[in-house]
Amino acid sequence: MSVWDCQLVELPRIIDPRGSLSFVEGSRHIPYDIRRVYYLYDVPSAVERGGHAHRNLVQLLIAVAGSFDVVLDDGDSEHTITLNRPYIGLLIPRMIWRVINNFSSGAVCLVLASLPYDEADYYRDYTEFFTAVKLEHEKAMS
Ligand code: T46
Repeated sequence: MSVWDCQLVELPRIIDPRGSLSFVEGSRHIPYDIRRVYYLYDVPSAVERGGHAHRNLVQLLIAVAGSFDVVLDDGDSEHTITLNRPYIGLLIPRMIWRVINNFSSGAVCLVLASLPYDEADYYRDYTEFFTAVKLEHEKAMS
């Protein structure tokens, strides 16, 4: 996986005088069924979340309120994306290291995950992640 496989997904928007509504349907707007929903909120602006990668999990991150940056790293390249629209999601495939920082006041990061929570799915050590990525690349090349 490369940071360039991370995609911005524009979600439907129903705009009317009462306000706006967006929605996400699993296997329609995103390429998986949604197995878990969680959200980050009340995050102090100086704090970083994430700092890990997933062996199998795929996720869509949405700034449903406020803004934050997502720093993506595939072990080779790094790319930062700012999320600041409630109708734009960032699809992060497996094996991408992510750090989420620069949270604005009142920011809420909604996450639609492809799998239930499983601590065994995490790489929380960068060196371990980096070694695994290099191994996968070597296998793919042979
Ligand atoms: C990610 C970013 C965006 C659970 O018990 N269930 C859950 O579904 C989650 C996500 C976490 N937890 C527990 C595990 C830890 O004891 O909540 C605690 C904090 O989790 P973590 O340090 O992983 O939180 P973040 O904000 O650093 O990372 C989370 C997700 O884990 C991660 O997949 O991409 O949000």
